[in-house]
Parts: sequence; structure tokens; C-alpha cells
Amino acid sequence: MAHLLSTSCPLNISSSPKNGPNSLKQSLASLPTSLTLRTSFEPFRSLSIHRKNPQRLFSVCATTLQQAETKTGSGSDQSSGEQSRPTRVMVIGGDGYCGWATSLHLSNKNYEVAIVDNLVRRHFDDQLGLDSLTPIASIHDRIRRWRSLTEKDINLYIGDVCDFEFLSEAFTSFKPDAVVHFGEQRSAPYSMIDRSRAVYTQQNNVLGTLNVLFAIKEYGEDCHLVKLGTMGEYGTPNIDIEEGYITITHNGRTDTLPYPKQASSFYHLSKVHDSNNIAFTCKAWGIRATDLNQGVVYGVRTDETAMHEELYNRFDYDGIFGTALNRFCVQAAVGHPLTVYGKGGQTRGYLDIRDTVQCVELAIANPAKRGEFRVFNQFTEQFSVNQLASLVTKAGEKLGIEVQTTSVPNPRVEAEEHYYNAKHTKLIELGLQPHLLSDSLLDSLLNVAVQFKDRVDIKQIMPSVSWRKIGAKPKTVSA
Ligand code: NAD
Ligand code: USQ
Repeated sequence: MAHLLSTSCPLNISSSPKNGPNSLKQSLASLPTSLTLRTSFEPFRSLSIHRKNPQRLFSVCATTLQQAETKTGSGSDQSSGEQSRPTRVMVIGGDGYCGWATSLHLSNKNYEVAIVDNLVRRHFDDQLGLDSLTPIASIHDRIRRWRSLTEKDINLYIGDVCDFEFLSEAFTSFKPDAVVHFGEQRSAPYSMIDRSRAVYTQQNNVLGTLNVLFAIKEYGEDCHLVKLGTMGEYGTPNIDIEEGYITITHNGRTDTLPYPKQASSFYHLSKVHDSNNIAFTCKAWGIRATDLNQGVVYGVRTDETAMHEELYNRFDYDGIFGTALNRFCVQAAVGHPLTVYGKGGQTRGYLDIRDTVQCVELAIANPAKRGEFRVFNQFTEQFSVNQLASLVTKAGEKLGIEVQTTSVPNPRVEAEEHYYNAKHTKLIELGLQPHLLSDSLLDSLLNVAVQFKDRVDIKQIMPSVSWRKIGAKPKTVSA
């Protein structure tokens, strides 16, 4: 059984004697800082042992809150007419980039928040020798700081959603009204390093989501699942992209069908598999679900994360976890040419992280109906990579930074010039007020990059993962 502890107590992480996280940490701690790191053994082996072994890793729940405590506010359920209680939101992946910002935003809006996270994203950094541009505090310090600043508590469950026993305990103890599921391996390049990362990504993402669906069916049938999908599920078809469904007339008959999916990495494909599983369980069990097909997120500050340095969000700029615009700002700040892959006509939907948190709140506040599988395309503007490079170049000029661009042979298999027109009206109809990519925003993003540029490891900037060269053997990754 998992233990319920107060975070003021030292966390007692249970582990298998041979391969537990403590031995993992010790082996990592004993490594010199600059070396070739063989990655085949961590965290995958420990994660798979963890799933087979009843003495699972990270099987610790910590809570900072008396469960009976109630607060009112915009997170309150006012509909019943009875004494209102705050809507209880479980944020899976709440220690990550989107999840941390969302957890604080919802807590600030008086939702009762529980973070569920196995901290594996921090292990990926250890494993690959990467680090966030911005220094990030531990999850425990983050939550303590949040409480000291706002007197608001965030519950914390450290564990793996692929471990159903752990997830069941988190569900039955927290009793969420909504679950926001960010807790997946989210890097396309990571999923294309080698077979073990491809398998890990699909296992972690697809089985984790399946467990969440079973947990809702078993412990909270009315709970609304808000699942982070991705615009990349659709690929780049030569027709307009609709929001989830398309009405087709074929041989004289008409039907509204799921929009065709053409994902282009093992990561993006994991999201397609998730969507299919969610759609099926909505039909079969009456689950209520919203799939947020999110575009590429940029930015780092939200109102809440800017309140204190211990609340800072992570900011990835490396060739594996860094995403286009965030990477370009860091590259500009350190005088590295902007890395446009191939012809640079790759067009995607983008959004500010302040809009990610807004969209999630809108989805929670306007839940899907029982049995409904609702799909929203979550982005605010679309840009090609060349357009982003040109915007960053102009912003750099204003700050006196000379920005160069280089065309890097494309490590991915993707269309470099294509039609792209994706609908994104449903969240606007619910009230989303977008923060569009303005000059001032780019200035402030560049300023953050300049502020932390001494933390940049230039070696991590160029892409190191090739879609074509993926192999079956575990790949050694240079730190
Ligand atoms: P992230 O890697 O920063 O955060 C993911 C978090 O989930 C991490 O803290 C990680 O430790 C946790 N996690 C992973 N597997 C878990 C498991 N099995 N059990 C418990 N916790 C687990 O990623 P992010 O950028 O915040 O993305 C969050 C979600 O949003 C992902 O599903 C991603 O696919 C989606 N998304 C992200 C972007 C983007 O640009 N960042 C764009 C579109 C969609
Ligand atoms: N790109 C460059 N240069 C770079 C980095 C990226 O040209 O230095 C190009 C890529 O080739 C791609 C585009 O920019 O065509 C976007 O790449 P990205 O790395 O910013 O984003 P991607 O790999 O698609 O993944 C990110 C998140 C993922 C999320 C996805 C949303 O990591 O979790 O699902 O954005 S979407 O792209 O809409 O599918």
C-alpha cells in the first residue's frame, strides 16, 4: 500500500532493493559531469521493474492538505444550490511545463488541486545531461512556496499512472471532479532515439491513459477527463483541419467521422492511440471527455509562476525537449544561428502558455456531457518555422542582438512545404481571450533567455536524433 504522508515529513520512497530510485540516484550522483552516458538502463528498466514488482517505485503519496477543507471562488461548484464546494481537479503531470503552470492557475482560481506526477521528466534530464534554462525548485519546495505566498494548498501524489494500484489510491483519496491528464512522455525526438524509447513512450502514454479511463469508470463515473492531445495527430493534410470530426459524403451517403490521423513520430502516434481509446470508452462506458489537441506551446511566465523564483516554470531549449519558438529565443540570446530544419515551411499551430492554462480552465468549467468525446483544437495562431525565425530576428534587432539563421538538414521525416489551415474556434466560443505573439511578448521571452544565458549548454542546441537513423539497439547519448 502507498503511504499517506505530510510533505513536512521526509519522503519515504519505497523501492525494490536492487533497482530502486535510490540506487538510480546514487549511480547518477556518482557519475562525473562530463561523460558519455549509457542510457539503456535508466529509467526504463527501473520503470518496467516497477510495474511488475509489487514493491513499486515512487509509491509514495504526499498531501499538503486536510481533505475536509473547502474554499469558494471561481473553482466552486455553484450549480447544486447546496453549500458550494470547490471543484476538485487532479492534474496528472503537474510537475511538468504545462502541468505546473496549470496547477498554480487552477489553485489561484480556488479549484482544489492535486498534482499526480512520477517526476520522470526530471529523470530524463539527469539521464541525458539536459537542464531547464530556468532553475526549477523541487516539487516539494514549489508547493511549500505556493502555500507560504497564497495560503493555498496543493495535494501531491508522487507515483506512476501506469501503476493502477497507485492511481486507484490517488483517485479514492482525492475524489476528483475533473482529471487533467498532462502526464505523458511528450517529446517527438525522445520517442525517435531508439527502440527502447519508442516502446517506453507508447507504453507510458497509452497504458497510462488507459489506466486513467479505468480509474474514472471504477471510482468516479461522473468525473470529466480533460486529456492533452496534440495538433500533430492530424499531420499536414492538403485540406482544412476540422476540430476532431469531419462530415464526409461517400457514394451518396453522409456521415460525421473522426478526422483522419497522420501522425509523424512514435510520440505523436501515442496520442492517436489515446484518442481512439478515449473515444471508445466514451461510447462504451459513458465517460465524459475533452481531448485538447494542443499546438506547440511557447513562453515561460504566467501570473502565478512569476510570483517567486521557487515557482519558476521549466524552459527547455535542447534538441530533444526544446520546442521551436522557445529554442529560437535561447539561440538568439547566446548568438547561436536559429536552427531551421530543412526548407522551414513546416507550419504548426502555436499558443502562449498563459493560454494553455486558460483553455484547460475553460474545458473544466464547461464539461463534456456524459458519453461525449469532445475535441478542441487548442492553439491561437499558426506560423511556419521560417516566419518564427524572422520574428525572432526582428525582436533581436530591437534589443541590439544580431540574429543569424542556418538551414539544418531536417532530422525528421515531415513535409517542409505544405498547405495548413486548422480550425480553432471552439475554445474561443467558450471565452478564450488569446495572448497573441506580439512584439512585446517576444521581447520579454528574449529577455528571459538573455537573463539565464549563462546556464545554456551550447552542445545541447543542435538536433541529435534522426527519424531515419532510429535503431533497435539502445543508443548511447553524449552528455
Ligand atoms: P512535460 O514533460 O514538461 O510534463 C509532463 C509531466 O508528466 C512530467 O512532469 C512527467 O514527470 C509526468 N509524467 C510522465 N509520465 C508519467 C506517468 N506515467 N505518471 C505520472 N507522471 C508522468 O510535458 P509538457 O510540455 O508539460 O506537456 C504536457 C502534456 O501536454 C503532454 O501530454 C504533451 O503531449 C502535451 N502537449 C505539450 C505541448 C508543448 O508544446 N509542451 C504541446 C502540445 C501538447
Ligand atoms: N523545428 C525546427 N527547428 C528547431 C525545432 C523544431 O525547424 O530547432 C521544426 C520541426 O521540424 C517541426 C516544428 O518546428 O516541424 C515544430 O517542432 P517542435 O519541436 O517545436 O514541436 P513538436 O516536435 O511537434 O512537439 C511539440 C511538443 C509536443 C506537442 C507538439 C504540438 O514537444 O509535446 O505535441 O509540439 S504539435 O506540433 O502541434 O503536434
